[in-house]
Amino acid sequence: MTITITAFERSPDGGKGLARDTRVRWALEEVGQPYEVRLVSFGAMKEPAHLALHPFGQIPTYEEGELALFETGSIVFHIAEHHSGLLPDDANARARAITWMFAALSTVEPPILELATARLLEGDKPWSEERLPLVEDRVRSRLKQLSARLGDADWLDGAFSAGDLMMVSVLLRLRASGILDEFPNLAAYVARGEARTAYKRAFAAQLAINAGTPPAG
Ligand code: GTB
Repeated sequence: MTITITAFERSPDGGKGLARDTRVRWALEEVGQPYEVRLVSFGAMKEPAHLALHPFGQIPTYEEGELALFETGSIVFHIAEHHSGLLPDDANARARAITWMFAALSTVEPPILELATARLLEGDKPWSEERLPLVEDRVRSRLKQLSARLGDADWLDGAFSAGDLMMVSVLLRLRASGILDEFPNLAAYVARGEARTAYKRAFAAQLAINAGTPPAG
């Protein structure tokens, strides 16, 4: 059955791979599933046809036969559940990998999103200069905990899993801030994720759209 996802017609990041369709593309590449992409404009995202797929008028969405999903976490989980390569077979290891997916989305990502908001949307407010260091420190305190847990391991819990895919994707959003580099093991962890063939293919595919060049291979 054909899998179709949605992505920005033109991503505001110009192809840095930060929009969330990259996470879904990466998961599909990891499990070797071909997919099609329907590009949507900001206007089209708020039209009834797209709202029927995504109640909040966002990307990405995922369609496969009768099934339509939104929310990256749910989409990546669905892909990981239905194809081998992203979740361990052992039941306890599988539950732990799923736990890391939730941790990425609900514990690590919120302060990172708060920082993005503080910088991009609130940077011109009179109180911004005072608030920004507080927001940055909330990010640092989460990264310190994550860094301590990762230690010198390659991945969060044994072999690479959907938990790592989600955590690396979340951390990538921090790169421009320089904060990631304060934690060398996390910077190396992210680099390991980016070095995976599946990530490179996903990144190239979204870049091709946003830079207007066809992906290699
Ligand atoms: N919780 C949802 C999920 O995980 O799927 C959040 C989806 C979401 O935030 N989608 C964003 C969107 O559609 C795109 S990814 N926004 C349009 C809108 O809300 O109208 C977030 C994103 C956007 C841009 C950058 N960037 O330019 O760097 C990075 C991330």
